[in-house]
Amino acid sequence: MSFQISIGPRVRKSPFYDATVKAGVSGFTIYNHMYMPVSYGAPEAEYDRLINGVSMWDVAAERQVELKGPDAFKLAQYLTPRNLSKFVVGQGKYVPICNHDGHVINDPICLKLAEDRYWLSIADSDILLWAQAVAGEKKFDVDVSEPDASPLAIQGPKAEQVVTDLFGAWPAKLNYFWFRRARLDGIPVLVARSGWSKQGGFEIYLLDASKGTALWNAVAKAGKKYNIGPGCPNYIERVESALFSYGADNAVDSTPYEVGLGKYVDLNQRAAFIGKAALKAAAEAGPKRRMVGLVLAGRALKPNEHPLPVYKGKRQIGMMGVVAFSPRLKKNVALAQISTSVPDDASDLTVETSSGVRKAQITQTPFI
Ligand code: THG
Repeated sequence: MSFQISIGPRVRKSPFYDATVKAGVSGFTIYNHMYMPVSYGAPEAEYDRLINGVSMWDVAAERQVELKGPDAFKLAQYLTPRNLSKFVVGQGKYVPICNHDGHVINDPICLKLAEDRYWLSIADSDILLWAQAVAGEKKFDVDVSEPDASPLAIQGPKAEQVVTDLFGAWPAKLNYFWFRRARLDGIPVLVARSGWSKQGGFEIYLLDASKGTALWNAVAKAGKKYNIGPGCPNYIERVESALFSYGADNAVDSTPYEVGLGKYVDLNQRAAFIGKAALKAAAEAGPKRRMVGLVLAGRALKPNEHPLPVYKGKRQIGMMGVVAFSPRLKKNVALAQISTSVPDDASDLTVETSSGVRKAQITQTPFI
C-alpha cells in the first residue's frame, strides 16, 4: 500500500529539502518532526549504489541536541548508561539513552566538541525536551538547545574517494565516529566517519542551514565521476546489516539487553545515570526477550506495515519488527524480539505475515 504525505509549513524542512526535490525525491517519512526522504523512486538503483558505488543522503532529521556549559559532561554522562570517562574531544560514541525504568528511549551518537560542549545526534524521539527537563530538575549548569547542524551522509565503497576529493587525505584517516571541522567552498561543516549503513562512509554536518543546496551541489559535483546519486537510509541494507532502528526494532519497554545494546551499558562505573537501578535489576533477573535475525521461507515479502507475531508451534514467542527481501542473499531476512526461552536452533518457528504463515529460522546477524 502507498499513500501520499502532505507537505506543508507545520512540519520542518531539512536545509537540503529543495535540493532533494530537484533530485527527484518521491517519498518522505517524518523523523524528529522533520520530513526525511525515504525514496527516489528507483529502489534497485538506490540499493546498488550503496552496495557497489556511492550514495548521498539527506539525514538532517538526525537532529542534534547540544549540551553546553560547566555541567555539560555531567549531563551527558547522566543521560546514558555508557561509560564516558575516557571520552575525548573529536571523538564520537554510540550512547543509548534509557528512561528511569531502564527502557531504551533513543540511541544517539554523541560527539564531544569541547570539554564543555557535546552533541547528541538523535534518533526519532524528543531528547531535546528530555535533556532540558533533566538538566532543570537536577539544577545542572548547562544550556540544552538545538544547534544549526544537519548531517548529509555519503555512503558506499566509493564514499572515501568522494570525501578525499572534497577535503583531502585527512577524512580517510578518521577512526569510526571521530570527526573534524572544516570548510568547503566557504561552507562551515563538520566531517565524521559515520553513517547508518555497513558499507562505509562519512557524514558531513552542514553548520549553516542557508547553505543546504550549495553543499548538496558540491557533493553531487565531486561525486559525479563516481556516479554518485541520491539515496536514503536504506531499509534493505540496514536489515541485512542488523543496524538498530529505534522505534522499529524495539518495544516501548525494551531494555538495552533485549535489543542487542547491552554491551554499551556499564553498571560498574562510579557515575550515576538515569535507569541505573532498573538496569541493575534487569541484568540480575536476566532479559526476558532477545533480538534475533530470522530467515523467512518462501517468495519475496514486501516490507511489513505492522509488527508481526512470531510463533513456536501454537505459542506466540515474540514480535518481528521488520522484514526485507535481500537481493544479495535472495532470502527474506527479518529482525525480531523473541523470548529468551527459545533456543537458536528452534525448528518450529513461524511468522504470520500479510501474505500467509511463513516458516522462520533463527540466523546470526549481521546476515551479510
Ligand atoms: N548518524 C547520525 N545520527 C544518527 C544516526 C546516524 N542518529 C540516529 C541514528 N543514526 C542513531 N542510531 C545509530 C545506530 C547504529 C549506528 C549508528 C547510529 C552504528 N552502529 C554500528 C554497529 O552497530 O555496528 C557501530 C556501533 C559502535 O561501534 O559502537 O553505526 O547514523 N549522525
